[in-house]
Amino acid sequence: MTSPNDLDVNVVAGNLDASGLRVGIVAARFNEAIVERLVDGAVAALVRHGASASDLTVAWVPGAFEVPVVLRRMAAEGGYDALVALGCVVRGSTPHFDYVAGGVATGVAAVAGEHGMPVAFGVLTTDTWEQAVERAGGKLGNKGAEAAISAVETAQVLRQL
Ligand code: INI
Repeated sequence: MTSPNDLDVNVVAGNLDASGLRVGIVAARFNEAIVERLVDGAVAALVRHGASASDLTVAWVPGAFEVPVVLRRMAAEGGYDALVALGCVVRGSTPHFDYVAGGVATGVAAVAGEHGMPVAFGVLTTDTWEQAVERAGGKLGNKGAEAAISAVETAQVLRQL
């Protein structure tokens, strides 16, 4: 049988080189102790992959629900190669979680679709505070850093198309 590896397909794969990339980060202050770690992780990862600190912008908003409107403005300005949404929504015991988590996820996807640019989703949606800690530099890594690097890789794919 012919392996797909033997076929002469065009492959586009993004590298993780962030040098020269202008990245906008929108961070929600709600659950700030967690989100600060996500922001630190994202900035450190971008710089580690070659980005200049002066090419990075961090905008703070009150809560995750407000993240998409600022992403949309950044996308419309056109001065960014990639955007990153950071926040932390902890379930608690009210239906508010579903509205906030659903709203930010839908909003982030809408901005990416409207503007055809990478908008990485680094908003933690967890049942407990402990689960958030684990994902903000704890034993499950730093989802802010992972989101930032996903944005870089996607921006590089778009550059190559
Ligand atoms: N915002 C968050 O970022 N995380 C949460 O866990 C959260 N909870 O649980 O309510 C939250 N609520 C605030 C919301 O994002 C808006 O700021 C608020 O509703 C005003 O629009």
